[in-house]
Amino acid sequence: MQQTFLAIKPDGVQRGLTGKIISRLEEKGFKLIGMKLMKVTNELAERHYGEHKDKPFFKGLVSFITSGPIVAMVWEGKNVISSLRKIMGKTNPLDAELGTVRGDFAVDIGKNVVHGSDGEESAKREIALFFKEEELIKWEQDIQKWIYE
Ligand code: IDP
Ligand code: MG
Repeated sequence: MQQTFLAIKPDGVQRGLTGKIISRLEEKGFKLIGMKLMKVTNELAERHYGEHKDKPFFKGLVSFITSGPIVAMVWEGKNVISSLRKIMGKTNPLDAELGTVRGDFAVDIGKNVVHGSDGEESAKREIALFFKEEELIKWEQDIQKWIYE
């Protein structure tokens, strides 16, 4: 089973969207194995968004992600990395389909509510950046036999 890192960004937490977004992932059939409400430090933000450090929006992105609490999560499931990217929708909410989180809940690219890892390598890197091994819970979800064939 794959694992991925998902975060509700400060705008999503401030707007009270945390529960709705978690519900979508639970209803889809994925398993939550780690979760915490946290303030992101500058250092963590700069490491997390390291791939964007030369982009013009980098400074604003770091100051935004550190501006209030986020909800950091790890989700597990079959093809969960690409599936969550689909559920999130395109980076720019204008291009995100209705029915996706960004398509339904966001307007501007800089306030697009959620972050999700974009591949296996970034998922591993981001999970390790935000969670200690012991913060990830191994548990059996009884309904999985009704989700997976
Ligand atoms: P992603 O979040 O869909 O993976 P990335 O390209 O990795 O998108 O960009 C990270 C975040 O940086 C985006 O979610 C968005 O909030 C912000 N961002 C990306 N491009 C721009 C831009 O052109 N202007 C302002 N913010 C941007
Ligand atoms: Mg990205």
